[in-house]
Amino acid sequence: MSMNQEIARRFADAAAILEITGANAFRVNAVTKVARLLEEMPEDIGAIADDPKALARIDGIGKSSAEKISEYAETGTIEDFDVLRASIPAGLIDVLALPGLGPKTVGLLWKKGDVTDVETLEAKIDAGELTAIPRMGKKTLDNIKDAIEFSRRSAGRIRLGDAMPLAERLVESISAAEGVTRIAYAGSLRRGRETIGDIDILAAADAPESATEALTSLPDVEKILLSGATKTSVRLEQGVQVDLRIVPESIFGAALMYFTGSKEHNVMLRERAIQRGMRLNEYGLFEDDGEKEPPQNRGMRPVAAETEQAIYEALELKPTPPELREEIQAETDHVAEDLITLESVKAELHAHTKASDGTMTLEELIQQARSRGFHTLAVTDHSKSSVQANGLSVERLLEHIDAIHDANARHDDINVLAGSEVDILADGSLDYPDDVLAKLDWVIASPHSSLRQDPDKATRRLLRAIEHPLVHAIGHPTGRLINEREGLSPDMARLLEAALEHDTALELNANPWRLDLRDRHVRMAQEAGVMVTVDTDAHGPSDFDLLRYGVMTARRGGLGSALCPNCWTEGKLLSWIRSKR
Ligand code: DGT
Ligand code: CA
Ligand code: CA
Ligand code: ZN
Repeated sequence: MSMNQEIARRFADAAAILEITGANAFRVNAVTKVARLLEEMPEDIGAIADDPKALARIDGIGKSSAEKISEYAETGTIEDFDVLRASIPAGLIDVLALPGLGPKTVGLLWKKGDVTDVETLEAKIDAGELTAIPRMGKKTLDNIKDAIEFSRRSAGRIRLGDAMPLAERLVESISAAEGVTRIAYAGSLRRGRETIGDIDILAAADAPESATEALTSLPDVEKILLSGATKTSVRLEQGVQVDLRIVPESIFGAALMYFTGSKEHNVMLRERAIQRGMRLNEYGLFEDDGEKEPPQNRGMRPVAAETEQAIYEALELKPTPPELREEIQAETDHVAEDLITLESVKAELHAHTKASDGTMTLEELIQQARSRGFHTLAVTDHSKSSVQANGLSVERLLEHIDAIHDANARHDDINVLAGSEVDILADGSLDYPDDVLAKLDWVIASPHSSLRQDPDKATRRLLRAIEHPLVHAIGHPTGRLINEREGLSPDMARLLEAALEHDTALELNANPWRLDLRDRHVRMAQEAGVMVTVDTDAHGPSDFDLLRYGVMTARRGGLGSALCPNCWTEGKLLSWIRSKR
């Protein structure tokens, strides 16, 4: 967050608290105005923050606000606002955060109903104690109760793999509406974050009503939160909010860029525009003529607006892939030229059959891999200690290896490798003896148990597996499950160092529950020159479709195909694999 936004947030919070306490409207308005001013101001307030006189010369900032801004720049806090915050029960801030509850209502609930936090609010609604308060009819109270339940259910962000199919279904329904000419999902979903706060959809439409109607009439819609000409918000029964924005087609690119974010990326682009004498907002990139009034309100024609690409070019930037729009820096020089794509993946190196806990026969698995155009497939069923996953005893494994080699001989258009996903036991030893591992073409070693180990032990455990000469890759190295299980927290820098030395890859497991390695670990690997395999860990045929989540995460980490064995040619891949035998 820039200094402008940080301070704007402080002023906006203060305005809300003032309103809760029932301060007079002039005072509330004055503070709100400063917040808005700071939010929209193109110049960096930090540059003059130590000079209250210069601050007070800005239109709309009075003497006392100027002092507060200086105080924040100097100390990181604003004492008056801290005092203000302490004047209301701390729990009221959570009440204010409930969807649909504004400061006026919160003030009323507190003063007339003795509500001090979400818990007392809920208890009092249940006990029927709030009905006597003005404007608190049964319907309003039911809505509040509803909001409490929703915020509880959706406190966690939803997984990328749950949000994406949902968003694609919505996009398809809305695109069928009359007059819709362009449509896309934006926000964190387009950037491929592992979890999604809400789903943002952007449409260009001649007749906004039919697009809006296409969303609000869907059976999944549990509640319409807001319905306007250009913005509609609904809550789905899947526990996620959807924001639909409708814009003219001529500015679709500018709006898509803005609503894709991230906020930090937007700030960086806006600053770059300012440096070039231009102004950038969700309506387009405009020449800056020094007028205060936003250019789009004065009928100015944008320099660029229709496509994202045109805007990046006008800012003298290479277009930044959405997955890389997280960082403050958008200078794309550091984006790998060979950033991986879904199409560049030519091998699946982690897949299960009925021999352990998969649902496919060996032949079905091979057909899936062939249908995706892969040149190589490694069959990697579980090892003996994974009892719950029907892991293979040494005897069963040896039979399985023969069966896989036979199958490979039957198919001359794909290399089918006899592999194993062998457990890394708690002490770092592997679940099969070396002479058995040596019979396998390909070995992934994965942690499946003892996932609450302390970081030191976890590091030593994984190091042992990385250093093992017969191991090609470490499967889902931390064992985390998104929103469910933290997993191991090894010293990633040390693992990468060892992986580089021993020519071992770390896996990015594409299953959207895992996405392990995480995006930031992939970035560390790319920077360290360590190989990262991207595999689906398929247990059934449709799991091959999960590859996209792995690829998005890999791109967020800047992974280039030179370090991703799944993207290599058959010759290069097999020669690395054989080098470990
Ligand atoms: P989420 O939904 O929490 O997973 O994350 P986002 O990135 O989807 O955020 P969201 O839904 O609040 O807003 C979508 C995009 O809209 C965001 O990535 C950037 C843009 N945006 C929203 N509010 C602001 C803002 O106050 N300032 C700027 N510069 N951009 C904003
Ligand atoms: Ca969002
Ligand atoms: Ca949103
Ligand atoms: Zn596994």
